[in-house]
Amino acid sequence: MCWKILLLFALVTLRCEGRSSGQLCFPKDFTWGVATASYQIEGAWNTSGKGESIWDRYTHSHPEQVFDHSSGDVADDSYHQFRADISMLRELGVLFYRFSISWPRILPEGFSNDVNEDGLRYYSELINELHANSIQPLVTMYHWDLPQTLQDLGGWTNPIVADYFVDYARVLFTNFGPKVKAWITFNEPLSFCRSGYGGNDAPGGHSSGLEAYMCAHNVLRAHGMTYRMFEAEFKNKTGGNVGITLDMAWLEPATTSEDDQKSAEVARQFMFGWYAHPIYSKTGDYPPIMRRRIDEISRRQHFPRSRLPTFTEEEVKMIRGSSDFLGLNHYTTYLVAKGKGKVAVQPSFDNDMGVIISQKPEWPKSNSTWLRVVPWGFRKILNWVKKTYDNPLVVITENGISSEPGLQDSKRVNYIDAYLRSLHAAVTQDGCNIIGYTHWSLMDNFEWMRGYSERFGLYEVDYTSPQRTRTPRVSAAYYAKIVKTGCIPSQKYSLVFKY
Ligand code: PNW
Repeated sequence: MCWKILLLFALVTLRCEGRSSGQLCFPKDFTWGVATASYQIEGAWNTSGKGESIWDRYTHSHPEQVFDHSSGDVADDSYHQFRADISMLRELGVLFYRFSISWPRILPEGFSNDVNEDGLRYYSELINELHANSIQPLVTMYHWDLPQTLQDLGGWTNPIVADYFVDYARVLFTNFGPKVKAWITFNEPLSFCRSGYGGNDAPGGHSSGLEAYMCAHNVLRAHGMTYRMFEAEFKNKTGGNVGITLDMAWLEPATTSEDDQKSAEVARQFMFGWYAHPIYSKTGDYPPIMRRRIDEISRRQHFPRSRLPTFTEEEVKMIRGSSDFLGLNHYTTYLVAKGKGKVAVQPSFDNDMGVIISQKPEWPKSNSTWLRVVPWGFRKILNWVKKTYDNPLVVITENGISSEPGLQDSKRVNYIDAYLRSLHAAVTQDGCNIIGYTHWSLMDNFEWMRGYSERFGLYEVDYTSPQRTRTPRVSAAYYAKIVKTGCIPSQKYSLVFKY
């Protein structure tokens, strides 16, 4: 039975060979893919008519903010090397490829009055090549590279940017709609609103208590408007599905105390509910606990109104139910304890949330400070989503780990093994409605503020070679085996790579 896949991608061929008893196998219609994102791999930052993005501006004007002072100017040069990427996808045998489209490559000034033909040509060729190899495109419309021109107008804090996003989306649906059956509007608004407007990511805003909420508000509006526009103008003509991708670490209470349990749920509502509640809950709108806390703290800080904006009734209706599937990115788990309860003078998201977040030092490390290996957290977040939002249709759109340098990436092999066991339990024992898994990432790439110092690739990229030569790691063969069989290789196989 493959109606679920049919739902997402229309027609696919199922490849499930070599199943043997005793192995953990996923349902036959479960689909496998890998992911990348435009700024992290494409390079060609100012050629062929591409406009400047906020990440171009930020890395050029603040190289000191990036760990190794690098940028995505060349990155993996996928703008020129995408055929090599497709060979790798073929080697892996994946059924779909999740990549993102660079808004300023399509619309150099951000606006739809000036469309860059070379940008359209690039993505058309990529999509055509994917189809020629029976690989379905899963396209992210926004993976953080906003046109700088729109940032100059305030970026996501300006409500008009939602309208410009809809214009951009219309250009994409018009040009690629017939060949793309699954769209993701936004990748991880929690990350780019919180870290872009209240942290260290581009564009470098430091106002998590105000601008991050405005960003989220306009992103949710843009998402809802795009979904409704797709329904009205394209769905009948081209078919296809539109979803959103949210990043959801698991948030575990630090202790069994009632305070910590409550705080963990508050944190889940602040971090996931912020975006998921307006789209997936029956009531729509922001989670009531966010509304209560931010309204109250704003009042105590003598703001004339809440720093959390308010949707109109029409907006609530527009946004509620505006997703055909939920893309879920999951990497790690955090512990949550009750905060001190003090109202800060300087408004901030963290103070509004009012919890203390940590990780257990004994949890195995990756090569990134924030990412520890906690496979059971994966099953927990999936069950929380099932329970909280009435078991929505989920695609895992990212999961992966930064590994030690070199090709013998036992950390990655073990991570995949452990996290897939957890996912398998969620799918086969808990009845979570999950139809696919996407590994982050196909290959090493520009890891934002960490530059090229953290490697998430199944394929290693040699940044000293002009072609950015790609070489498979051990994990690439391991993942290919999983994709081919639909099963997690037996323990014996993975023991070779234990920590
Ligand atoms: C994702 N966390 O970001 C992004 O979508 C990718 O572009 C990125 O390369 C990848 O993860 C690896 O970092 C995340 O703190 C950043 O839980 C941080 C978290 C999760 C996802």
